[in-house]
Amino acid sequence: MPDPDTFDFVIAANRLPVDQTTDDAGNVTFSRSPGGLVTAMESVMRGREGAAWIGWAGETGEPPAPFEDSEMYLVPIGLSDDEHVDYYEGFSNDSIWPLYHDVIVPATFKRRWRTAYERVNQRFAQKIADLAAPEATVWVHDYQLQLAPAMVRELRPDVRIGWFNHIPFPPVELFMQLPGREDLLWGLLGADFLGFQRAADAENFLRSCRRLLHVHVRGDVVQHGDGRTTRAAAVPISIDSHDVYELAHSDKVRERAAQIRKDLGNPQKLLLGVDRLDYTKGIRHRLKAYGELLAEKTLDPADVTLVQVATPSRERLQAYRTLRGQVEQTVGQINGEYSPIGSPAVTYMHRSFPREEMIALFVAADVALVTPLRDGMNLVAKEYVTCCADDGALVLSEFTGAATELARGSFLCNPHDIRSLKKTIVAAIDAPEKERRAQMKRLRKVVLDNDVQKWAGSFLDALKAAPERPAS
Ligand code: ADQ
Repeated sequence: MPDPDTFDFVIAANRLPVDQTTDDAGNVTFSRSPGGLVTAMESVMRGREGAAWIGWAGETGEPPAPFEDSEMYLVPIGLSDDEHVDYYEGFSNDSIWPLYHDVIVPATFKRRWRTAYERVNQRFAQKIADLAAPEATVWVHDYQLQLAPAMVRELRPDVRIGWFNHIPFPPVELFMQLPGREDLLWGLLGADFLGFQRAADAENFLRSCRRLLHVHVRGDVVQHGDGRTTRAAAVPISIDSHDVYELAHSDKVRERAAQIRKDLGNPQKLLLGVDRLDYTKGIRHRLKAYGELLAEKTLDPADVTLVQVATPSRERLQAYRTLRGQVEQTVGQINGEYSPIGSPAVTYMHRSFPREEMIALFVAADVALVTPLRDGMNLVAKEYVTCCADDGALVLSEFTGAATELARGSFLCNPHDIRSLKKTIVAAIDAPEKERRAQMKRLRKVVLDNDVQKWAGSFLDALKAAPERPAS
């Protein structure tokens, strides 16, 4: 790939798609970074000409030089140890993250964190301004970079700026708690187009602008005093569904899926949960419901088993360490009380897996439990319906973005209500095969018709056309 000085298409996200690790001997290796943003954007970016991805490479200190990986030109941004603590772990993940996810755990606010957040956003903005070709398209991602759009606008008024929020945008009554809330809204209003997972998120944002900035909002467009405009609308993210479907139907993955079932003692029903180990994902509620179903003998551990994959996440934050302890204790309790010899009631795995292994798990599972307390979208729901057997079943929380598209055809539940959760799990297990097949057919069609390329195309069309709606 050539190494031009500037790029027509620049994306900026907190993380690069690969993480750098340096061992004690100084050897540098790169591995894929976890999470939904990378899963989605990697397939959009790969092989795109004249494009650069700006982000943190996963180690503090001096950033490595720009490099190429998987046909992508990657430009690392440096973070000091303090900035990692204050900007990333602090303001991004201990203030904004809980606040934007309905304060499932309390948000913490520290002035030092906000200063670092501003400083790092300015660093991203400067790098974007340096790398963007004249009139380039700039696509900023997610909650860690909400000030960057206005900063880029200041430095480079010629470029087109879009921002996409991978997580929910909260109701104004919650958003108002955030220190510096007006600055944050002005930061976002530096963009021409703001994409959200759900229409409700875009509406929450527009309501916050009206209420806190007193700006004029017409339909889904914010009118700035200076004649500029920003449009905010829903563009629900998706997965590379055709690729995933093909992989799921390959002999290798099918064989692996059969082997997984065999290793689990060929259960009549294999239930599956796959999540980052995050309090938003509802893992504790899910385990509680499952444990009670075993205790009441509604489910028999000789017939039913649960595989829970919990990817390590944000392990330096106390709330995440506490959650890990609680989840592991509950798994131990359930297994101690209910597992027959040689086949655990819960198989718990706290590590990352290669893509093919994840897909084999989706193929193997009879029922997926996607029960977050709040989730921007949840790609696991879309991955499961793309991969699973034709008679699979999806238990889906109403509090995911995915529920907007996948409500019809899934077993919807309110995960805060353990009784509702238990009833829905049992309904999914017991549903007649014909019903499950019809539902899965519908769900799969939705995800195959709306893949990640279509999402990226819709976002970029909306960005180009803003403040108008794109044709079609
Ligand atoms: P996340 O909160 O990270 O994403 P999600 O959408 O479920 O959540 O995506 C997780 C991705 O990681 C999936 O592709 C999944 O298969 C993969 N994964 C999970 N565990 C894994 C493991 N152990 N090994 C390997 N891969 C694993 C954020 C928002 C979401 C939003 C996405 C995309 O919180 O709401 O859907 O961004 O916008």
